[in-house]
Amino acid sequence: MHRSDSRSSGGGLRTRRPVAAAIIVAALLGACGGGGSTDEAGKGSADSSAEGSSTEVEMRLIAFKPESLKVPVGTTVKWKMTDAGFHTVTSGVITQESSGVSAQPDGKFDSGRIAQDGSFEYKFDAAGTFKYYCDIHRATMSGEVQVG
Ligand SMILES: [Cu+2]
Repeated sequence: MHRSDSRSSGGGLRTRRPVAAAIIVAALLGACGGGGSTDEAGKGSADSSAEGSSTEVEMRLIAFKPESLKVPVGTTVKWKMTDAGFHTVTSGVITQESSGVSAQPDGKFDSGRIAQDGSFEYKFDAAGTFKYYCDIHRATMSGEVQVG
């Protein structure tokens, strides 16, 4: 008995086709149901050259470069991590006293620990001067973004 040619592919296709159609219909219905939110978010940061441009700050050699940045309202600032180890982008101020360095976060933004090749983005929607620091290297790493 050698019926090796019994992989009846024709019949297989026939049973598969309705399933494929059902999947396509489901996908179309899903798209209409408002599942496109990730697409819209991507658009907002990519091609909104009119209102929200973007600028980068590097975290390199335990410093923010540039330390001071001036941007128009609506700009998204992206901090790019190039050091080994960790840095944070934490809004607030560092005060140096005789007793040492203390941090006063203001809660506007806080990246948490960012590892090498990571990044953090924040969109500045209001005018003002926004100071920030690295919570790991408080004594040496701080910067500011002037918006307006
Ligand atoms: Cu740091």
